[in-house]
Amino acid sequence: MTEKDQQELLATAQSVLQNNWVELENGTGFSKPATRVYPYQWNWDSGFTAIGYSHFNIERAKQELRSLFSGQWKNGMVPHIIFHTESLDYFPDQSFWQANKRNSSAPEKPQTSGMTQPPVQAIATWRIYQKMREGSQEAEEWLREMYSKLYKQHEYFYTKRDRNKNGIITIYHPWESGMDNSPRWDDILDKIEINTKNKYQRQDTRFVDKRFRPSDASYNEYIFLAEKMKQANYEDELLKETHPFAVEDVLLSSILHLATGYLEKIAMVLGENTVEIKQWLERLPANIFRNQGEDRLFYDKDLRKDQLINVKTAACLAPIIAGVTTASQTEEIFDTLDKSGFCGEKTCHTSLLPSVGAKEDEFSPEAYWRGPIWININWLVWLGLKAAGHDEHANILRHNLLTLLREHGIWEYYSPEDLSGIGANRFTWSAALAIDILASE
Ligand code: 9WN
Repeated sequence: MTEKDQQELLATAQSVLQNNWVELENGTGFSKPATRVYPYQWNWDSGFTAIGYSHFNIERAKQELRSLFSGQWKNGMVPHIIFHTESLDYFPDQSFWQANKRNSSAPEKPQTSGMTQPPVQAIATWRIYQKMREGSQEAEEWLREMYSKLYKQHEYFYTKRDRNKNGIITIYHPWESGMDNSPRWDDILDKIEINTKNKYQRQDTRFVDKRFRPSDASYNEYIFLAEKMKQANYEDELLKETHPFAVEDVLLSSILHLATGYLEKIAMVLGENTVEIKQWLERLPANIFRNQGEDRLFYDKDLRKDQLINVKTAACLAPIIAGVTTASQTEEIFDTLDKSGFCGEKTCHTSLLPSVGAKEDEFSPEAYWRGPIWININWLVWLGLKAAGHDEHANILRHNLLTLLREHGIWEYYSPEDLSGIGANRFTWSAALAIDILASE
C-alpha cells in the first residue's frame, strides 16, 4: 500500500471516530459503535476505540475509558452496555434491564445492562500510558487512576466467573462473548425451551438489512435468556446453579489472560503487590489444553453437559491471542485450519480469518458472526502472532487487514467471499484498529 493510501485510510478512520463521538453534558463523552444501530457505549468496543484514540487524541482515549468505568458495578463487573443517553433506536435499552432496581451493585447512574463482555481495557490503559511520557508523573497518575478499577474488573472474572478456578471463564449469554450469534451457541440455544413469550420490538433491523443480522428466532432466545438473568437479579451465585446457558468461553478467557498480563505491568509500575495477579496468570496456561480437541484446535465447554462444543470458529485460535501456545503449537493450529479449508480457497497462512470455517455446515458469508471477517478478531490474532515473533505471518495479516480496510471501507464486518463490507458502515472499532495497525511497524 502506498504512503498516500495509508494517509487516506488514516484520515478516514480518524473521521469515523470523530463522527461517532458523543459529547456528554458533564464534559466527558463516549463513542457509539456506529450511528443509529448502536446508540450507546459498549464494553469491548470502548477498549478497542481507546486504543485507536491513543494514537492521536489522548484525552479522548482517557475519556472513553472513564465513561465506560462510570458504569462499573460495585462487584467489579463492567457491563456490556452503558446507557449514558436515551434513544429509541435500540432494544433492549435501560428500561428492559432495570439493573439498578434489581442489583444493589449496579450504579444509580449511568444505567447499565446486567451482563459483561471480553475485557480489553487493561490493554488500552497501558497503550495510553505508553503514549504519554512514560515515567512522567502524569503518566503514572493515569495508571493510578485506572488501577483499582481494572483490578476489580479482573477480580470479578477470576472470583465470580471462574467457577472451576481454571482460568476458563463462564458466560451466561451469547452477548457476553461478543460473538452473539456464533454457531458455537447453536446446540445449547436449540435445546432451550422458551416457555415464556416476551413481547418486544426489535430496532436493529430498521438500520441494517435483516439478512445480515441474527434471526428473529435467535432474538427470542437472547431475550428469553436476558429475562432469566434479570429474574435472577443478575446474581452470579444464582445463575451458576440454574441458568440454562453456562459456557466456558475460550476466547473471552484468552482475552482476559492477555489483559491480566497488562494489569500486572501496571501494578509493577505502581509498586503494587502482584501476588494475586500472578496466581490468576497461572490458571489459564495450566488448564486451557484440556479444551483442545484432537485436531489441535481449542473449543468452549458447555458446562451443563460437560462437553466441548466442536464447531470450527475463529475462537478456536484463542490461545494464540493469550500468548500461551509454543511456536510449533501455533503452526499446528494453522495447519489444521488450512487442511479443513477454514479460510476457503486460500490458506489461513495467507488470508484473513472468517468468523466461522468456510467449509463448516453453519458457514454463511454474510450472516453476522456466522462467517464474515471481523477486524477485531483478526487484530487480536495479529497481536498474538506479533508478540510471539511469528513476524512473517503477522506481516501478511497486517497487510491483508490494511488492504481490506482501504479497498472496501470501514465496515462492521466483511464477506469472506468477495470482501464486501456488511452491517454498519463507518464502524468505530474497525476505524480505531485501522489506526493502530497503521501505527505499527
Ligand atoms: C449486542 C456493539 C456490539 C458488539 C458485539 C456485537 C453486537 C450487540 C447487538 O454489537 O452486539 O451486544 O445488538 O447485536 O456482536 O460484539 O460489542 O458493536
